[in-house]
Amino acid sequence: QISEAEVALFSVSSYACQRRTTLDNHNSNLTDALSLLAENAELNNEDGRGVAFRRAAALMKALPTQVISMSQLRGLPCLGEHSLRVIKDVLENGVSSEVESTKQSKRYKALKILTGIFGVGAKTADRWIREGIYNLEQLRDSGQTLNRAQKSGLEHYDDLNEPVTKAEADAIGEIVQKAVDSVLTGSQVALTGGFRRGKLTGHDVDFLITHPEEGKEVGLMPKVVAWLESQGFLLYQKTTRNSYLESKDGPARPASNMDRFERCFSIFKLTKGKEQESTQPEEQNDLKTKDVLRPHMQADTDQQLCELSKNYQMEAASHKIWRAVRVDLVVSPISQFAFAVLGWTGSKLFERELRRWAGHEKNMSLSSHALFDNTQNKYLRATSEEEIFAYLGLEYIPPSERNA
Ligand code: TTP
Ligand code: MN
Ligand code: MN
Ligand code: MN
Repeated sequence: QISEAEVALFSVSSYACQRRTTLDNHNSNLTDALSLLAENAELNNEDGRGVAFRRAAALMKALPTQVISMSQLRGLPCLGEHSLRVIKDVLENGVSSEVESTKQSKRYKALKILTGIFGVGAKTADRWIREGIYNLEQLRDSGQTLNRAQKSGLEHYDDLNEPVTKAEADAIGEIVQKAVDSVLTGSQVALTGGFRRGKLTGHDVDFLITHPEEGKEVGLMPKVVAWLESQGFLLYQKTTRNSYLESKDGPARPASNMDRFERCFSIFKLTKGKEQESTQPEEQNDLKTKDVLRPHMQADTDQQLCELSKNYQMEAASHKIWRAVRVDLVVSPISQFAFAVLGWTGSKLFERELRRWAGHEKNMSLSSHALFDNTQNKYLRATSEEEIFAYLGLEYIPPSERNA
């Protein structure tokens, strides 16, 4: 037993952007619980609750050692009554009863399955649940009209719910680099998102594309997408044009957290094994399902034929030589590149906290496009992330320490 006087007390800043949060998490038992409740709140469109749990989870991620007693948490910011109750439950009982009952609930399970479909958000999932749809089979049987994204998402459901590895991200990075080189020499590609923060896996791969000569990047995305499509690399794509210049609410204050860059949500067709070995012959792409049907598979009866067909499908799936991977492409003019890199590196909570810090503590507006100083009434130019942190009066936090 440890006496209260012996337990280490922590001193932690209240904004996540003031803290160094690595992937080395000493309190995953607590952050898993809080993150699940955050996710559940978000899935139920309770954004305020979601943010409160995210902030609490982020604070626990930043602690340098494992928490063993509630008394260690005295004086810490970001921990509301509800979060403290959950933490206490985990510390005393090993699990949180609220987390356990949430995980077991029919609604949470259905929300997870349905929003696991690319193109399906919390609102759509909620509507389907109210119509009695709780899983993919019921969705397929329901005859619901799906949009193009959702059809693609359903088709590639298993692949898209399988974490993307760093090796796969790098393989896709090479393809994207080849694409931009082919359509505009001198273009640059930067890996952003979770992989830039050092994560080993992700739910997608995020790239930011620019050109050192301002203006050269205009119209780049459609050309890149056309090249990728012509080479058979895209299973799905939806390109949104840049709406930054025509926005009325001022560039640093977009209507939502969504930025206005020209961007492309896509699903890549990635040849398996490519990420480790690039010497494989291109013919691999043309491997037909018949090639994986074993010669001993011969059907005499209908039942055997049915079995055979099932085996055939399983064989085909296990021998599939490509997989679907979600990829986000964004094009930024070089003048906004530092802001775009900062905005697209994440984590989402780190970004949210940066903007909150800028507004509340510095009277500035930060977006993925620009930083506006409301006191001086002017934009602050930057060519590096370091400069932006300096304008904000924050110590520079490298990407690997933005895992809040
Ligand atoms: P994500 O790809 O959603 O998240 P991630 O890369 O951190 O994690 P994962 O491994 O699950 O993919 O978003 C990456 C960053 O992009 C995130 O910090 C927020 C930012 N972003 C925008 O700036 N605008 C947008 O419209 C979206 C969707 C994300
Ligand atoms: Mn450590
Ligand atoms: Mn990502
Ligand atoms: Mn993304």
